[in-house]
Amino acid sequence: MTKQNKYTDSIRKHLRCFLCAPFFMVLEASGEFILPYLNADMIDRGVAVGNTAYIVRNGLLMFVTALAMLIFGVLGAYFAVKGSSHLAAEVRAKTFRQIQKFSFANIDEFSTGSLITRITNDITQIQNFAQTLLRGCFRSPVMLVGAVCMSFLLNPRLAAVICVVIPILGLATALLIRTASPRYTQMQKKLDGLNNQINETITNERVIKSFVREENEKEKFSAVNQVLMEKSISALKMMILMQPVSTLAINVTTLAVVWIAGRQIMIGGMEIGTLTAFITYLTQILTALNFLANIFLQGTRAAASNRRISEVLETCPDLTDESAAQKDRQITGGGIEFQNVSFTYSKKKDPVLKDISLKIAPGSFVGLVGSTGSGKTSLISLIPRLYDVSAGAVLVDGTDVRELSLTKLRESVAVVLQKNTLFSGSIAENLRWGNAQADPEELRRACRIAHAEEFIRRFPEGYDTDLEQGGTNLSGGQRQRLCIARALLKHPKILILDDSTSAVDMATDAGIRRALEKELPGMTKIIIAQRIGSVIEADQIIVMNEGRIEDAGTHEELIRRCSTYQEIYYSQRDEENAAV
Ligand code: DCP
Ligand code: MG
Repeated sequence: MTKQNKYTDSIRKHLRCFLCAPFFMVLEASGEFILPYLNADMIDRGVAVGNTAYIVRNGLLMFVTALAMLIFGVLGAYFAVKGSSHLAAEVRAKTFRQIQKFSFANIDEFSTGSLITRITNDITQIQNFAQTLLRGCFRSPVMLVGAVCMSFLLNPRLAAVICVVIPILGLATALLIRTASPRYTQMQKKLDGLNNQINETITNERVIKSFVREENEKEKFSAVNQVLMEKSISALKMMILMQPVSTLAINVTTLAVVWIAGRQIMIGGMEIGTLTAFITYLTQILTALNFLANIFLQGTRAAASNRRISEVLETCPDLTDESAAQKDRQITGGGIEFQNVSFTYSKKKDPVLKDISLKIAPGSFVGLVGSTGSGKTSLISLIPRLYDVSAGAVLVDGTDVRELSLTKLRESVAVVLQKNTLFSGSIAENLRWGNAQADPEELRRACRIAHAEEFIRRFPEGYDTDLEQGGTNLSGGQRQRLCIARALLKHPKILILDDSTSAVDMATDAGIRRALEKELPGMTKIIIAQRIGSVIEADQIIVMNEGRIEDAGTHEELIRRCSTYQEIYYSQRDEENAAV
């Protein structure tokens, strides 16, 4: 994505707004320098000589001009708001679509908080700037040039004063902008930090409460909040300086003008009306300069935000199927092969999987055991390409997963992740994530296999029971069973359960496995379990240790020869016996 077409699409689409806004603003500005002229004329030729008809005529003209200015001003502002809002909405949508394409690794790189800031606050900065720009980009220069010309027309000697003020004010603005720019970038970064903190705290509110860590979180929050505040003050104080500096400039220049003009009027070289008009033009010149400076300052801020949005848009999703050679290939068997696979979460970290080679036959039942942190979740994440291997290859049905269409691959591989999530909505809606077209009978069948049917039926509203975000109004075991049912509705060729029955009692756990075997015999099943009992009947049990496969075989084989397996098995058996 190039920098240019990030905005050009929207601008082209809403060209009417982008042209009308400055057009009407320029029309409005033209009124600004007609008015003082009419006013001066009225004072000098009407008021000074008592010509009522002249006063009425000019008064009417001034009224009509003011009315036209009002209409043009409103129209200009309307188109500016409309254009900039459309622009922001479209860039936001584009950024959102891009984030959807991101791999886990991409998201980790930016952090969730930073992505939220970029898609909200940063785009709002662009929107504000676009609006200011649309309203002022022609209006201010037109006003500036117009007012300077008019003042020269009125009195060239007085106008010379202005030529002294403009460069001084310009220099001051340039200095302000240079100081403000890096401070804005810093401020946005601190906002990322704040959003990260908010994100983590709110998502994990339950854990925080159960460990009574509220005070701790509050302190962490105050710290990031304080830093953001300091950075904001440091950046925004530049904006604040702008106003008093230009007010001072207006006042000093007015004083100089009145002082020079006063002497001219006394010797009869100038009329009072001219002075009034001149001061009005002077105010206009400084207002226009002030507005231009504001455009520049906002532009500096928007430029910092623009860079941050570009970073997102220009990041190549590191996991795509754009160059996949066999996109049309359907997965029909469900065989899996790992060929010398190594994997690391980021280049800076040590590999978590080292030289894994493994074959899983279509339709087989594979158990995966190993101590915590041994790489089980990492291993199975490579099958639906949640991450890409660092070396070697993962093959499904004999084809490298990187050559398959991502959609087709993920449709055929259902994973119930260790950290599973349900969404707000009814149970049925959640289940239909697996298959939008599933009819009630299909939902019931999947729930029967996952042993979820019985508890759903006990809810007064059954499948229409509303879930809270994350499914927090269900028990852990109920949530796990719904997640299994949701995965089954995809009719996957490969089903991966990552510790998905840890919160389910042993009898139900065994029931689910039996149902899976009986109802879906052709489906490849990979079950990661802490309890050996959950995988004891598997065709193949893989024992992982520190990122390597220590051994693989049936329960009988492993109990004979694999020490790690024996250790886990006997310790669990002793525990069970002790519990009885
Ligand atoms: N790891 C990492 N970055 C991640 C996830 C994991 O660096 N985003 C590291 C932590 C572990 C190693 O990778 O040292 C293996 O983690 P796994 O999640 O694959 O381990 P398991 O699934 O085997 O552990 P558990 O049984 O606790 O689920
Ligand atoms: Mg795990």
